[in-house]
Amino acid sequence: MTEAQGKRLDGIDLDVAIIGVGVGGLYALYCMREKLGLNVQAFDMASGVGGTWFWNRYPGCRVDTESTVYTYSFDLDMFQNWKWSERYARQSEVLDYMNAVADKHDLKRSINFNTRIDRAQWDDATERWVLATGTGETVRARYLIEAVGLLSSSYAPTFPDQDKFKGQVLVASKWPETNPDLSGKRVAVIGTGSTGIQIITELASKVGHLHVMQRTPQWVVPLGIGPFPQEARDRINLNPIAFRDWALNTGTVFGFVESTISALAVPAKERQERYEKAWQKGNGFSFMLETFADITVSPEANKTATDFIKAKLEAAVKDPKVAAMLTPTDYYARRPLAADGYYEVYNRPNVTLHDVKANPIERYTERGLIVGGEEVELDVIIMATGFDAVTGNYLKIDTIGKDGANLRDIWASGPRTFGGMTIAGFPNFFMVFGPFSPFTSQPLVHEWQVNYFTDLIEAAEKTNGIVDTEVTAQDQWVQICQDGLAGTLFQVTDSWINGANIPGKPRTSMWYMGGMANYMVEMNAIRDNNYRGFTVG
Ligand code: NA7
Repeated sequence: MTEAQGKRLDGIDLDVAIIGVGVGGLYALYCMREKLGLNVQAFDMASGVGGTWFWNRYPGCRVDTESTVYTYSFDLDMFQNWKWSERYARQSEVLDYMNAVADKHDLKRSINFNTRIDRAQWDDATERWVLATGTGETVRARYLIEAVGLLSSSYAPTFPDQDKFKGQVLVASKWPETNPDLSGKRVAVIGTGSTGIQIITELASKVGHLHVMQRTPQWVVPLGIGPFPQEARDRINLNPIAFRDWALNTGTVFGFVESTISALAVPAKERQERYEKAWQKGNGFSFMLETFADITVSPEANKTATDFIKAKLEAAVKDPKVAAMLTPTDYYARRPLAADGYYEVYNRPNVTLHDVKANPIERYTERGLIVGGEEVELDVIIMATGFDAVTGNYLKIDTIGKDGANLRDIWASGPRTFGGMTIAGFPNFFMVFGPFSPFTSQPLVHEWQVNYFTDLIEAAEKTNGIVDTEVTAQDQWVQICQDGLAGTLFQVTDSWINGANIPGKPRTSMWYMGGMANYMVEMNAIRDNNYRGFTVG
């Protein structure tokens, strides 16, 4: 345990408290301490850094964004010299990288691990946030930064009689640090989102029998796993800042430039060739956004993409009944999925696909699960059932702003923020990649947002000001975001992107859909206009 980890918390008075030490929180800690010289302490429930990469240790877990852009850029030496071994880094490698960043900058001495923050209340009299930890200690801070993660609040539904089951139930996003040995076992995976398909492709050849419990089939393209490309390394090393700025000036910051061509504007042969090229290259976001501009907005364009994937699926899966079960009936407008050899898994004799929409999971038994009235005998059940995305972790903390305003009330029918970073009536409160942030890959955008509010805090420090947000500015931002999602097929396709995956959650926009390049233009204009929409009073 470091000195800080052992530090008594009760009653401490900080300049800045940070909740969460994943990608965003670690960088916020660096900026507040090293750039602004403030007295800062971060808190995390985990026993180490990494956020989502700390918890998601499930078999097959890896980033499906190119490692070239799944990185910090602030430490130029590490940006240029960290040797990613693969084009898509495995979870263990991302975690090693984050530990290396934290160690190099001696960040861990300012982190209290194994510490949950249950409540945060703004105290107008002292102009402090008052935080309560899970063990009843009180921490005070002038600024509060929440970097609590977009996909970190686990969702694992329960089924009746779980206590009767003699086997093991594992939640993918809370995977044990010691990897359980699943060889030879009868394993069920519930869920076929990004997590489920990674587990399924990794485990199929390693377990005795794999039962895939699929409720809604999804469109899946190859990922294109391979070594880290030397040409990308050369390009980064030639001019890392230019590379970083190039990536930030795309729409979604996935390391490619989004297409501006309609899928309907090119001859059918050319369209097929483009899809084939994207299929061979791999990467879900690239297949959806680099091929054509209107797959996510036009039902007709969308169908050209799904027709292509369907043909690949039917060619890959030998049993036509299984192929039909794997074929989605809705738009290709969820978060795009990619895994190498996913469809081929279903040709294996030790893999059984269950349609749990037609034949629901009813309950546990001692030996397994009752699915559609029949018992499936199992040793291990893996829940890959997703997250209460975007808003989930913010709402777990009892957060009270000015005049007793409770965040849970204010967000009851959907989140409200300004620029994805602040909330009106919650002074000196900042989020990293909060609701209504741009719909992009994350690390470079986290950095950009943290830099943005670091400058704002620096300006406030000069005048002893308190940073708040104007309600009208926030309303306008929310409206822009709602209008942005309304024009897309993401809005009409059930998924975590719009909150439809959590029973009872308001179905609403939670993103700025205008792209990172436009987001930077909008936020920079606000900054250059004397931080219009923010108040520094
Ligand atoms: P997702 O993409 O939300 O997928 C969750 C899966 O779990 C999905 O197939 C769900 O089916 C399924 N699910 C959820 N509840 C149930 C129940 N009760 N019964 C059966 N199946 C169920 O989460 P992931 O963790 O895979 O990915 C989330 C993001 O994390 C990912 O996009 C990356 O950005 C990182 P449904 O489709 O709702 O019918």
